[in-house]
This record gives sequence, C-alpha cells and structure tokens, in this order.
Amino acid sequence: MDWAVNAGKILKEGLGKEHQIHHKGVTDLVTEMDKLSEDYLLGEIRSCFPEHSIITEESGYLDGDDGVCWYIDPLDGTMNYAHGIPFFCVSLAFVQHDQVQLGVVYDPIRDECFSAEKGKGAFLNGQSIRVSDAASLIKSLLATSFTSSEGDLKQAALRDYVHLTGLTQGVRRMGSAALDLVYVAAGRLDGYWSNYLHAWDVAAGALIAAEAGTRVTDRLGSPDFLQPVCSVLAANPLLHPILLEELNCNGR
Ligand code: 2AM
Ligand code: CA
Repeated sequence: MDWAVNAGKILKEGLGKEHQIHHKGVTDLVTEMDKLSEDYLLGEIRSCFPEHSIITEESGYLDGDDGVCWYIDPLDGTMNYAHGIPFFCVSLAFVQHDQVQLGVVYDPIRDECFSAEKGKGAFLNGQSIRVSDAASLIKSLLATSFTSSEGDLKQAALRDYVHLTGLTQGVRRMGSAALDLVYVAAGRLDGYWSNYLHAWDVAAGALIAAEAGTRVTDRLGSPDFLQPVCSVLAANPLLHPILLEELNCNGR
C-alpha cells in the first residue's frame, strides 16, 4: 500500500507543472511523471521481490518467475494529468496464476487509498466499502472509457454511450479506468464498462470492485476479463445482467 501512496505523492507534486509529453499514439500520451512513478515502483518491487515478473504500462514485460506477476499502472489518467485535471491514480496489483491476489488504487489528490486482498473484502482508507443496490437503469449512474482515435472501436463505443445515456441518470467518461472501477466498489457509481483496456488498467480495480460485491466480467459476460483485449463490465449484481443485455442486444 505504501508503494502506491508514495508513487501518488510523486505525481501530486508534479501536477500542474510543465511536462515533457510524448505521444505513443495520436491520443495516447506519456509524460516524464509516468516514468518517474514507474521507476519508483519498479525499484521497490525489484528490491523486495527480485524474482517476480512485472508488467508495466511504460516498460512492458520484465521477466521473472512464472506465475507471480505485478501489474503496474504508474499513472492511470495520463490525459487528465497532462491537462492539469486532478483525476488520476496509481494502480498496483499482484497476480498469482492469473488470479489477482492484491490490488491497490491510490488517488493522491483526495488521499483515497482503495485496497483489497482476495477473499478479505475491499477498503477505502481502511474502512470497508460495498457496491450500490441500484436495481434499475434509471436509478443508476454509470461510467465508461473509450479511445478518442477514429475507427470501429470508437464508433461502437459511441453507440453504446448514446444508448445507455438515454436509459440511465448519465454516463460519465472521467478518464481513469482504475478510479471508475473503485468508484463502483464504493457505490459512487453503479456500473462501468469499457471495450478495450490493458491488464494494468483493470487488474487492481477489478479485484477491489469484486471484493466489494461487484460482479466483474468482460463485456460479453466471461469472467476472463484480464485476457487481451481486456474488455470489462463491472456493476452491482442487480444491474450487471441488465447492462449485459443492453450492451449485447440487437447486434450491439
Ligand atoms: P492511461 O491514462 O493510463 O493511458 C480512459 O482513457 C482510460 O483508458 C484510462 O484508464 C487510460 O489509461 C485508458 N487508456 C487510454 N488509452 C488507452 C489505449 N490506447 N488502450 C487502452 N487503454 C487506454
Ligand atoms: Ca492506464
């Protein structure tokens, strides 16, 4: 937990300052702060667990023992961060034999640390959290994320967005998949979906959400959401089947 908090403090200190922005894709950014945060986390993990594998957003796959792997997103919400918008986090997960065992998502602006260990519940700054009990679309507030790049993925995502915006209290696109997932865990949002993410975006948040009572699957309802492409549908158990139907009906 301390690692995510310390990395978050590094990010917070840099917020609003001028950054060196590199483009991984037209709308896919990385700043020197992503790398600073990642270097810190890599150093800590490597010094405590030199034999573990690590998958990180900026450095890729760092080989180690089979079956034990850390998933690091050193700055989830890079686009927000690069624009000085205080909605981003650090996401850190420990995965054993494809099962997420430990997840921490830290929002340094609000000093909110969401955490879970498999089978032991989900917590926000040490207090137990639970999903909402909204049982209908019209009582629910959702979030989604999708790429801004042109293409089929964006067109499909826009159709989903329009469809569910018309049926619910609203659909937010806040820019951090990890925070969206833990907001579902805390009952602030009733559901979240995305058609295309990376494992480091979702691993920690998905465990925290599941431990808070959220049903977490891929977009088609399979429990295997960590397999690429990582699509995800996370919602309270009353709403999950309704969203699954809405996202997959009529050729959607
Ligand atoms: P990032 O901020 O670490 O890039 C909303 O944009 C969410 O989708 C964020 O969690 C963001 O993670 C992620 N995201 C942005 N671009 C992406 C891409 N090309 N592929 C997968 N996830 C992406
Ligand atoms: Ca990310």
